[in-house]
Amino acid sequence: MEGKGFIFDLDGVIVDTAKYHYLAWKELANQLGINFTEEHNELLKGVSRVKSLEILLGVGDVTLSDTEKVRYMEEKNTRYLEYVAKMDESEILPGIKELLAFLKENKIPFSLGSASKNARVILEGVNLLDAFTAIVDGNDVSKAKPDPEVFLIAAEKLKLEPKNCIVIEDAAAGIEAAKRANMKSVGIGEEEMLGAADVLLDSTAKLTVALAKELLN
Ligand code: B16
Ligand code: MG
Repeated sequence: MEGKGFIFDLDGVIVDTAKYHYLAWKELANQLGINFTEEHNELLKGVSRVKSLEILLGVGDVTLSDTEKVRYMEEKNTRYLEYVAKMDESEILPGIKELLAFLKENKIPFSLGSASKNARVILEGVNLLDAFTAIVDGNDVSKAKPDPEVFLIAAEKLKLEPKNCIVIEDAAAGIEAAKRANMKSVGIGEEEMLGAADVLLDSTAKLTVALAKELLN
């Protein structure tokens, strides 16, 4: 098992923050008179904040100046953080705590590899901030997924070769980023979206210690 490690996406893998992103974007959409649905929200998974706003504006065919975009993104983030502030350990997705405990016990390194600029505050809220060997988030990258940058920085921090890293992701952009980084990928979600993943699971509950051992061998 030596020389290998894991890189975890945050939203959709460690916790389900997509529901809070949706509520916060929805409030902004209402303000702008855009009919933003849960189906539209699927398009925002794994995508950066600025790209998310562009998708939302595209849905409503609304054009904003750069200054307005910055202001609306700040407003959305303030609302989002109000939801995040209420998070606790109970929001950690099934199987994750057990898997992280196994990795820790066996000294297998693992990093976060998230697009979110709020990753640290979320991890703190669910009491996992100190669990990770390394944290790479939206503040550390200049190129968003599907660019492999976030995962390559994580591999560097873990002192692992990319080919020895196993990425756990719920977004198509994340699976593509893992492929481009020459890493093994585990998709959490549906075949339709994540067909390119090396291993596909329909829930984090299937991310068992037994599977982790297989992936490490
Ligand atoms: P923030 P992940 C992503 O997190 C979310 O899936 C995506 O919906 C969000 O727009 C992005 O983070 C940026 O988040 O506004 O908090 O910086 O899945 O890469 O962990
Ligand atoms: Mg995600």
